[in-house]
Amino acid sequence: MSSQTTDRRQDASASASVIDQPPTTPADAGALEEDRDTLVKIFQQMLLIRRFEEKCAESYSLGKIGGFCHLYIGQEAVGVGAISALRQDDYVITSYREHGQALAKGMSADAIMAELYGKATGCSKGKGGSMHLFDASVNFLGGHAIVGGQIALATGAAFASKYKETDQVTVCFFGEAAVNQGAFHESLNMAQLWRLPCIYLCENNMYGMGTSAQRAMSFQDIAAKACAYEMASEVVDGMDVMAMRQATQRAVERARKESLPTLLEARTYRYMGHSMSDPGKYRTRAEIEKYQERDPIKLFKVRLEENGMLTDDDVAAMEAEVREQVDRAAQFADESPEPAPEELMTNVYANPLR
Ligand SMILES: Cc1ncc(C[n+]2csc(CCOP(=O)(O)OP(=O)(O)O)c2C)c(N)n1
Repeated sequence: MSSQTTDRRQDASASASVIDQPPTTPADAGALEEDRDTLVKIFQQMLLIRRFEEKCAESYSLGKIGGFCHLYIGQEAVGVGAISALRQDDYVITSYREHGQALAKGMSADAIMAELYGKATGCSKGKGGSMHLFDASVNFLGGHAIVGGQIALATGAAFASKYKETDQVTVCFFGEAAVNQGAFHESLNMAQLWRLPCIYLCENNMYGMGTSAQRAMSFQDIAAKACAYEMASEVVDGMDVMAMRQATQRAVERARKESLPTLLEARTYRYMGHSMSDPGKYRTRAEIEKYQERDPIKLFKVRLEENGMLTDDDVAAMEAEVREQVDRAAQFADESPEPAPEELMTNVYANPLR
């Protein structure tokens, strides 16, 4: 166990609430060392995810999207920052709040929107809906509706890469409520024991549905829990896309070069309800506004502008491009056919009922 980890555990138990104190990257975080194309792409991806999900909210209220729909708005820096640190052939697996990560991993906006609309052209032929996006061609191993279920699957994917000696890394996203599941602890134990190239990335947005982590977890310093398995861990400012990218780069290096897992805890916040049907009465508007002041897109825009990488005109052009892409996706979904009735029994393991 590293002394840094031990100290954090002691600090955490001394304070009433560690989650009230999100780590914040200092305002003078310094010059951006990446090339402009990389930085602009990162900014554009966050913008695409935000506008895509705003369109989802609109389409949901128009009745075009059925079932559940969990939006990622506010958490864009986590998915985009982490995935930007990966190779294209690395794996990503996640929960039901996955539209943003799917877009960042390279899935087509058209196929995602059509899936949300339940259309035959969707990535899961319209049978999965919002919670079950999947695209093997970009190594996106899916959104999963069972809280914590994907953590065991990620461990298996990392085991497969190690067994096949492919040097691929798996990143597993999950919410803080999933940390209370047995699958989380069993997976971390095995991953460290077998030295698996897996990054367990907890998006601590402080609420599991309407229950705050303070009411559901006896000890809320999630990164510190890695010490139980002697696993490397880090707390990251989940509103800072570059902090997310750099922490993931460190974890990727550990995974690829030393075949070791890492637990990352991204302190973040979701602006919307748990799902589209959540009126959000368990928190105040003031709390939401406090986090909106550190909006990941706004923060990064200012940083890019201060470093001479972006002008208002660039942003306006990007906004127009992204809105057009989202509108096209919605039109594609609208105009796509419904799945044929015969599709009901394809790609299922059970025999049809007689
Ligand atoms: C095993 C299981 N238990 C309960 C649920 C119901 N449920 C759906 S989402 C959720 C909260 C999960 O919160 P968190 O893991 O923090 O993720 P977030 O929604 O904040 O992204 C619960 C309890 C479920 N889907 N699966």
